Amino acid sequence: MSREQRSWAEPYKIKVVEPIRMTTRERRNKALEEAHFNSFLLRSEDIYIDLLTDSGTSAMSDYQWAGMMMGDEAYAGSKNFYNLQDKIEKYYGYPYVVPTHQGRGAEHLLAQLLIKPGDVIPGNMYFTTTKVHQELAGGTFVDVIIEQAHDPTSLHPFKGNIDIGKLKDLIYKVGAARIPYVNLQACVNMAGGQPFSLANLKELRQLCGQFGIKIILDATRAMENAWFIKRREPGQSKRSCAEILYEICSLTDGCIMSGKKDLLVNMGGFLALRDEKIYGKACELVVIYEGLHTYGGMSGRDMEAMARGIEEAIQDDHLRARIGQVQYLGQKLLDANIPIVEPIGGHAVYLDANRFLSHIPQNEFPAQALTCALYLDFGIRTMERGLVSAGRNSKTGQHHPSQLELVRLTIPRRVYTQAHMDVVAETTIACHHARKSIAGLRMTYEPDKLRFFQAHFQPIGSWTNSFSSEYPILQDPLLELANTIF
Ligand code: PM9
Repeated sequence: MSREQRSWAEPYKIKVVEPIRMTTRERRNKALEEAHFNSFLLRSEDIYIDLLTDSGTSAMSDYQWAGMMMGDEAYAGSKNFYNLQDKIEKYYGYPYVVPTHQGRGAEHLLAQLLIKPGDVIPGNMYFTTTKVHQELAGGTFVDVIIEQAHDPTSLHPFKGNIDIGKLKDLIYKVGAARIPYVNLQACVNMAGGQPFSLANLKELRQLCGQFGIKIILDATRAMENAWFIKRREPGQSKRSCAEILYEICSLTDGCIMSGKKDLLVNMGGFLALRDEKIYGKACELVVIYEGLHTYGGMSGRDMEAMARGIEEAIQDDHLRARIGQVQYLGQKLLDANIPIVEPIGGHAVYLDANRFLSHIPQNEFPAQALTCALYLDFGIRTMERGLVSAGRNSKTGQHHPSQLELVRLTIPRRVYTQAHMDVVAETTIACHHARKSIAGLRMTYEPDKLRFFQAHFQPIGSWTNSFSSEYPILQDPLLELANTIF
């Protein structure tokens, strides 16, 4: 049997552990109420298994921790910056790098550098922080992802692809001069962690080249995207993820990066570019908003951990196990007929709340309600990715429409075991059995921007107090025998 045919196992063993504990149902009820039924407002100590996000939640390796001790905290010209720059150039191919405190720091710089008021930025589905920065710079986001991405049941292998026809129509409609760049996100988050194909990117490159439009990669999960290309795209299986990643980047003009995902660190990001002039401008801006251009928003030790994270995260073994764990959970749920987004994504399994809770209308936030049920049931924290995340149109006052109403079970890298995945699957299945007792929510406080982070909700009726799923009582099979003996 070849290695590829064997089960995957984590390519590491565990050296340090962090205890987690299950709280009582009474405590969870109280905690959820105190958090206004928003999983972002829960305290971490009240969580049993935390699947809120894969952002900044990875476990670092001994090699990374050793690197933390090698931090050169000089204000200017830290050796860790040069190491990070070298690793980014080696694996991503971009020669100019500006470190930032996290991904949105890079999004901010990029938007301020390239977008003028009245511009239009096409992208393969919106991402919350990306879109806000585009709007703050005076731009408007336009979705040009393929239609299948909006359908949770479509089995298209590359649901992150750009619809080249839609993009062409947009260019003819608004004119290339109003399109500073196309924002190409890897493993599209709001679509369910769905990759784009190399073939699609090559077509995009050709079209953009014709009109002089830049392509900016959101490389946050580009390594995971490379893994899907290796597995699914004809002719790619013999290549390493490192080779594929390099080719992806070679077809783009720059990237923004949240290192908190692919790169196995708890903090940090960067903007990377090919154009020296734009880089010069970025250096002028970063000193205003983040820090000197050789540390941006990061300490020396954090840059070292990220440089080392790049080397570890691009290994095929790592990506196979990381995505293998997500697929394991997703397959368990599919086997139990739980409605999830298919194909199973790279960093998370997404529950389709529209089908899971088909009795709750979308304006009563079924996905948000389901995050509450999963928490109440077994202390599992998840994130809404539906109508609440989509936000409100400030001109019309209406919610931005969202065809997808999802709950994201996001798997941190190198943190949980297969046994944790089993518990998560059992909890989800238990909530599915009890779904009719879940009702909707009403929003009682709504921030203007990125409302999902801090919005408050109230249950409609008092379903959260009475919600309970059925558990089989686990008994030691020898108890009965022992009772007959004693
Ligand atoms: N993503 C996530 O949980 C963090 C908070 S939710 C807004 O998925 C992409 C594709 C992301 C992303 C963050 C950022 C911003 C940019 N692009 O969180 O600022 O998924 O490091 O990155 C989150 P930062």
